[in-house]
Amino acid sequence: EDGSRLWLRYKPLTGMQKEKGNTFSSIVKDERSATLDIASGELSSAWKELTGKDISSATLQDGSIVIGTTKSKNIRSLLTGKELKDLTDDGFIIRSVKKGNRNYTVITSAEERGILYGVFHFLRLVQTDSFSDNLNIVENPKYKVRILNHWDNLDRTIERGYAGYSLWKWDELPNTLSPRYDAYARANASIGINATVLNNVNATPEILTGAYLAKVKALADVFRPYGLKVYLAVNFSSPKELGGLSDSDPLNPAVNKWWNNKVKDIYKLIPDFGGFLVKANSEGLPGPQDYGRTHADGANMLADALKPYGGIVMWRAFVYNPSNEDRAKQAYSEFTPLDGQFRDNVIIQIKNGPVDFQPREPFSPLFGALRDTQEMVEFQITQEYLGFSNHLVYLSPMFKETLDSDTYSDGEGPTIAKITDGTLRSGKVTAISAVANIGEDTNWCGHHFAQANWYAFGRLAWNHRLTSEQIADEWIKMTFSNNKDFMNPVKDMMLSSRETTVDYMMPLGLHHIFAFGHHYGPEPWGDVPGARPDWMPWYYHNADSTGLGFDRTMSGSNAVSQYFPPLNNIYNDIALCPENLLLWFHHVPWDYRLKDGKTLWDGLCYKYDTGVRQVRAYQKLWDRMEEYVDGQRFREIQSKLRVQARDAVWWKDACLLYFQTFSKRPVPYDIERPVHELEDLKKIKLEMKHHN
Ligand code: BDP
Repeated sequence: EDGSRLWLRYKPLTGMQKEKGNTFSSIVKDERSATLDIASGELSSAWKELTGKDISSATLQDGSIVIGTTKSKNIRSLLTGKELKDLTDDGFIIRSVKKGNRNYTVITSAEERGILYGVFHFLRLVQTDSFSDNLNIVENPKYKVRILNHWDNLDRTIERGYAGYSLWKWDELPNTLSPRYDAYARANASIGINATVLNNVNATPEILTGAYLAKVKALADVFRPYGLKVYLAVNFSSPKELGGLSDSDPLNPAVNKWWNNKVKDIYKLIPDFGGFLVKANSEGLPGPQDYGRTHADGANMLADALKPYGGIVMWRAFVYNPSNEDRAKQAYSEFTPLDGQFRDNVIIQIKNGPVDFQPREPFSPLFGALRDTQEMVEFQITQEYLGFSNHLVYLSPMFKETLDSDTYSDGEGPTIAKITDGTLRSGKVTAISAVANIGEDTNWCGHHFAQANWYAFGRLAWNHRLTSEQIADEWIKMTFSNNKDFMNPVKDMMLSSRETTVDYMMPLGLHHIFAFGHHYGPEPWGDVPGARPDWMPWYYHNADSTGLGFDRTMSGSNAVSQYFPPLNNIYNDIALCPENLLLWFHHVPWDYRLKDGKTLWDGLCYKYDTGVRQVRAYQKLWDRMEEYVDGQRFREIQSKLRVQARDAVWWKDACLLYFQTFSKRPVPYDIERPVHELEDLKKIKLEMKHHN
């Protein structure tokens, strides 16, 4: 197996499961549409593989699976109107219904795509040993828009992409349609993802030319029956660059007109187009501030153009400039004064942390602080700062850490999940996004285990109450095996992997000490002459003879003040600050005593060592799994783990040897000694594309 089938492998059922599977007899629908055809096609082909049985006949009989919208006659005859009222948006019902002496399984939704979600959910139950003939399930998604952000360029390279070139073959489009477009849309439908931004946030105006829009339309047409809506990232200067206008000032009527016309053209081609994602006045990209206007002016102009068609603007809050203000504070400083000024079809897209997708950050203080503005989280599935597609890192615990964070915006309780999913703040739009890790590689994500992160994002976007363990459980059973002797150890490995990576990369709140540009290996010593200080590791770690860490307390940058009480006080007080964020908020003396009594220096050494030992344990664990996994995937994962183990040692040695030049203290004698020379590590130059 090469991993191309993802979690949709439909391995033959055995024993009791197979018997149960055989009680299903046919698939019945009384409506016609491309989406329903996909739903019934998926069911019948899955059933063939699962049980060997053909259930494609459409006769209503004992054991039928009846699918349809809430308007379908069949559905109406099997469920009452009251039961159907529980459904919202793309939600679905799966229910076992007895009528006379016949048993049916009903799968219904108000929306066609909801039926697809219901079918995939049902198949998930079958694949994970959790189905029966007594099902009673109502599921409604927590977010309306569950969206992937592709950072794909038009030349098919992918910014921070580690799974090959882009799936979108722009040069062949619109005429040639790769079969992977369908496969991609199907995989997303299987986990409830209903939206996708096709191109990089560092957008070129070219995407809005007629030629490219025709290509975008071709993709949108493929994705539509799978319930997947297309969005585009746009460059704020497009009116000037593409339309030949003298500027792109959002208050210039000619600019408004240009956007209105462009949007009209897009909707002519793609009537269900989703809207725009915008990175503006960020990392050198153009934006409304170029004309003395605000983010609100810029976002509202686009929102007004999209409004008549129901489109939305996802305006990013990832902004920072090389200034004297702590980078971690800047998005909050720029956006909070604009609260309440955005149109109701604008949503502010905020990275989970205040800096940039680090292995661990506190949550962005913008969550909760914007009270009259819709907010959404942006996660990063692609592992820009987590070992690319080489390291096994299961990201669900990291996503959950953010979503479950209590912002205390109104006393105890307003978690980021509750703020963004509409539970606590009413808004028209609710959304959640993540930067995709998908590319042209046969196994889609570069690392077989990286598929789990795509999967987990979809599942959490649907229901953020699921635990990381439940999600891992489902994924392992479907992707590999439901044998307990495989399941349990592999699940433990996945669940601990994020913390392990934090340990060997950046424990105790360290952040951004990556090599300049590619963000793969360690470079705490990094210093590129003339480069922006806020792109240099020393800006973040502040190592000196007294200690380590960024002082963001009231006597430092005062970033703590951006959090609601009691968090501001907790983060400000070195004794109360959670230890996993210690060096994020404090410059800590080398001899400071951690909670377990170790000094900071010793504690740091043990953390790095723990990280390394854990990866070694993963290697051993995986080798024991050989009998449960096909040869190809076993070997590929084995060799990735080898790379991860080497990298973990590299991280440990680089960071400890470098920080030791400041701490002047010995590495505790009971841990593994460094095997590298610091000077050799400094010479490592990876052949990788250099961005910031
Ligand atoms: C950073 C990446 C950079 C992106 C930027 C962004 O290093 O490539 O363009 O974020 O999110 O993480 O805009």
